[in-house]
Amino acid sequence: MTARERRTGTGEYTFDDVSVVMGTYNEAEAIGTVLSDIERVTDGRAEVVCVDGSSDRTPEIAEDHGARVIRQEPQGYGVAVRAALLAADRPVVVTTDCDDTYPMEALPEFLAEINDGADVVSGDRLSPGAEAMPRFNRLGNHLFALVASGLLARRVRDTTTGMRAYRREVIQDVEWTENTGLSAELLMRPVLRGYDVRERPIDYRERAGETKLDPLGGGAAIAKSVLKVGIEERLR
Ligand SMILES: Nc1nc2c(ncn2[C@@H]2O[C@H](COP(=O)(O)OP(=O)(O)O)[C@@H](O)[C@H]2O)c(=O)[nH]1
Ligand SMILES: [Mg+2]
Repeated sequence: MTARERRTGTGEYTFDDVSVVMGTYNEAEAIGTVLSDIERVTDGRAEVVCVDGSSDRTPEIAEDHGARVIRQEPQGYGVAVRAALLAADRPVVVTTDCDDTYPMEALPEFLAEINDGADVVSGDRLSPGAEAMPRFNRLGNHLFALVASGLLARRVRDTTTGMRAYRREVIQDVEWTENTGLSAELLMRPVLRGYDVRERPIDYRERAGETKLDPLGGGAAIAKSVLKVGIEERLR
């Protein structure tokens, strides 16, 4: 019997087994709301890890909410999120953005899917419509999903979502190489390695504060990652 089975009596993970991780870069306007939502939904039981590159009060606000804050120079989305994923030490790791776009209310459903046997649960913003997403980003995301679906030989809907739950083994067993394209990589490599990857629709809200991603340059970097990762995994 594992420690988890002894603790819960059922073998199921609870929020005591969950780390919620995020990159945070000048999100003082939004981070308090995001962290309060996580506290409320998980009864204050999930661990929160922020990898922070801010010059505003974001890290102080995070620490006031009890988050573990790791400071590093801003080097892009993927560098921060990978560091946060690897710093988490609980068996279930959830990523989110700290711009208040993702519904923390979906955390219980994500955990339930993991307990049902999923290795990765991916929040799909596009199937519900994603009206809050800028039109250009929405179009780009549909295109990334189409190309990724071809490479994966399986229909995927949202390759660039920031909200997912992972079994920690998945994070540890794969070498992650992408920066802006990390989110697509975190979906594609597990699919092509035979992990149980499930997309679940989530509502996506309008961002508080300014985007840290340049739509054109970022879009090109993501397209490159989708192709590179798809081809690399196919040749493995
Ligand atoms: N630490 C750190 N966080 C970053 C960096 N770039 C983006 N982020 C964070 O990563 C998340 C995603 O960025 P965001 O601007 O929301 O991208 P969008 O969702 O495509 O608009 C947000 O929580 C950002 O604060 C960075 O260079 N360093
Ligand atoms: Mg965002």
